[in-house]
Amino acid sequence: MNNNVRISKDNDVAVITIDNPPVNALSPGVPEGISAAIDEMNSDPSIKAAVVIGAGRTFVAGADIKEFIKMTSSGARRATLLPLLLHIEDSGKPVIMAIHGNAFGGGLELAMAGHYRVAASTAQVGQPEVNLGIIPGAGGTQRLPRLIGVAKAVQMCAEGKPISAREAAALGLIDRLIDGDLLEGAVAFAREVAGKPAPKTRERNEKLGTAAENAPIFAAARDTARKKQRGLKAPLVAIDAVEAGIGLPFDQGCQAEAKLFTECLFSDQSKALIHVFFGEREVAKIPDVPKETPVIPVNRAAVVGSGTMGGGIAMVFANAGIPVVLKDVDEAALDLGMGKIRKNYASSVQRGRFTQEFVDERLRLITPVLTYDEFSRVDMVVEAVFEGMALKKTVFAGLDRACRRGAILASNTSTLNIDEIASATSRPEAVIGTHFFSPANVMRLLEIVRGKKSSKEVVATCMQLSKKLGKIGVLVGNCRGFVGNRMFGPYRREAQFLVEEGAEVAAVDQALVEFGNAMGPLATGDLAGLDVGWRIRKEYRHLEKPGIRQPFAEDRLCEMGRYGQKTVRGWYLYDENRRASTDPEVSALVRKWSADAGIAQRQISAAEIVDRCIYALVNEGARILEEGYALRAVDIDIIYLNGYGFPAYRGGPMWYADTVGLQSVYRRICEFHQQHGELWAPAPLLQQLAETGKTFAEFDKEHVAAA
Ligand code: 3H9
Repeated sequence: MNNNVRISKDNDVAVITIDNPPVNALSPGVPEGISAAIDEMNSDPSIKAAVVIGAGRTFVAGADIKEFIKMTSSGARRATLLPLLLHIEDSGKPVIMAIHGNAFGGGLELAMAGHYRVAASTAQVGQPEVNLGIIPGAGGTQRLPRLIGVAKAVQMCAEGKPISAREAAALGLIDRLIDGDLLEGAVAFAREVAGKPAPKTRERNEKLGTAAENAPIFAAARDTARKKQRGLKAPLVAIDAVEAGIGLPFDQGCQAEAKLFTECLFSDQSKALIHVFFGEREVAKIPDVPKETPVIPVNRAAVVGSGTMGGGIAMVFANAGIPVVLKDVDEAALDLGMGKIRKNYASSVQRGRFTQEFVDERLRLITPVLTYDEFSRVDMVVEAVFEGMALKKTVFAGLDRACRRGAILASNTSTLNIDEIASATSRPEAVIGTHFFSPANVMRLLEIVRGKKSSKEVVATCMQLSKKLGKIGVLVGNCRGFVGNRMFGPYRREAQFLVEEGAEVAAVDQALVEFGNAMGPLATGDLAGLDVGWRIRKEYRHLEKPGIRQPFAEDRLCEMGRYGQKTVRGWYLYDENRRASTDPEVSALVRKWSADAGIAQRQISAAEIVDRCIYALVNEGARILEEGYALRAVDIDIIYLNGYGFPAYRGGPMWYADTVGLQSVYRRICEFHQQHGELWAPAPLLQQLAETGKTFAEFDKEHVAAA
């Protein structure tokens, strides 16, 4: 028998076990193994039925995604799963799929080819392919509507979100939920159905509905996909695939699906999203901090500062079930902070994200305090006070006195030097940056800033903790702005320059929204508060090289008290619902300021806007990479996708540059260098990669191999 699939007997029931760790993906050899096992049980007269089950933590997490990379990079087509699935469905004896963990993608397609499905109630099933820029490619868009009806099938294939086994059972996708031992329950079920006619999913047409009934379902699904998954092609293609199958015989539906699947697989969007899938897992790997590094158990936490960030961070700990003390300097500040937390939770209940019971439990985990008394009992503190070095140092000196040895002392600073903060303590090895993004309880990104002396245990703990907190932790070095904000500076600088050179405010934002960004750079400034950057610029002005062009428009807007949304005026005007409208006064002012500064006005295309802003990210990203402040180009991509609204289907700024071609990117940056001067000096690493015909992805591979 195949190494990854084995067959055993439980008296008259065959047990076919898929054992391809870690997630039983359908890698080459596994489908063949299942097929051979089906043949073996069919040819054994003592066997009446078969149970297919996964070894280890899950049923089957889908096709092997690594194989897709091999296919698209070599252009080679590989065998599809369809013949195996027909083979199972045509088996003379019933095949029962026993699901625990996940049946995702090809895993669910495999399960649907069985005659029955039983599941542990903790299991999840789904067709998440759209998250990889593809669609189900082994009959998922054809079998799923036959089991659960068109509306729900379209939703699952287009949105890619899994459902619980309980919901699947209610929909008719799972035939029985099994409490207790899954295999035992599945074998008992197999005996109940053995000898009875086995239903083939592909022949169950009764839930398919008519064209007239389905038309509004497809129209509504397309509408939702265009709004909620803006720019992503796969959801629309998934809907097309389901629609194509209705009214066609099953095998022709599968052929239509296979064609659409292949088109998606070879698209740039799919390549980018697969890069993101592996990238999100890659960032957890730190070359000099091996998996075995001991971690510090974080069972109790503390947050200093109950402002917007501090309150959000306290919620993050509470949401993960970790009790947290939240400290502020006086009762009024603390009441305000706790009030905001309650309001946030109430709105989550209103939106159906959390139940009231869950929220009550979480609130019980947050203890507001005014002193450091409780701090001797916590394993980790996150400081989230006002962004100023002197204050941070005072807080850290206090933490040094209050916390037990071995506790992690983290700062949520977004710009300040972690080593300097650490110098205020007697234990710099315990100090690290944990840069949450606002709103902290929502945004997935956590930049973990490694100080010169941060210990490996502290790094490993924060990386592991990020997953428990529902975040994606990316390790970055201690430079000004770290990775995300350091790149964001040049990006927003270019947005301002473009306006100063003649582009309309809305045109700059629109070009980047059409590129796929969640928001334009100027609207983002208004949301965050233009005064934040203004204050930082004032603090660092003495570091600017003289004679180098600096944007001025935002500083002038701030001087006029136009801080953005909070003052209902910034780049835009805001109504009471925070809806933005363009402000002719801003256009006129910028034109005047630009004329005074002697900046020539011209028509600027959307393509130039995108190149200027996005290549500013890429150029700075290349410098960061070269200087070692990010471990890999993919780390930068993951930061941008999870913290800055960069479109996942473009893979992140560095992947996007690879897709465009580094030679073209480099040439364009050289043009900007000539036109706009020193700020556009190309990063040496970019130049080197472009000149040697390499990509950032190749740089990553060589770099990891060398580490
Ligand atoms: C598909 O099925 C298309 C079909 O229609 C068929 C068409 C013909 N392949 O996430 P984790 C690796 S498309 C290869 O950390 P967790 C992962 O890289 C597929 N590798 O664990 C990691 O490796 P490493 C549709 C895979 O417990 C390790 O397994 N299916 C695959 O947090 C552990 O993963 C999906 O999109 C795979 N399919 O989460 C599901 N899956 O340790 C994708 C995982 O070296 N997978 N790996 O870094 C998931 O969503 C999560 O992995 C899962 C487990 C929820 C299963």
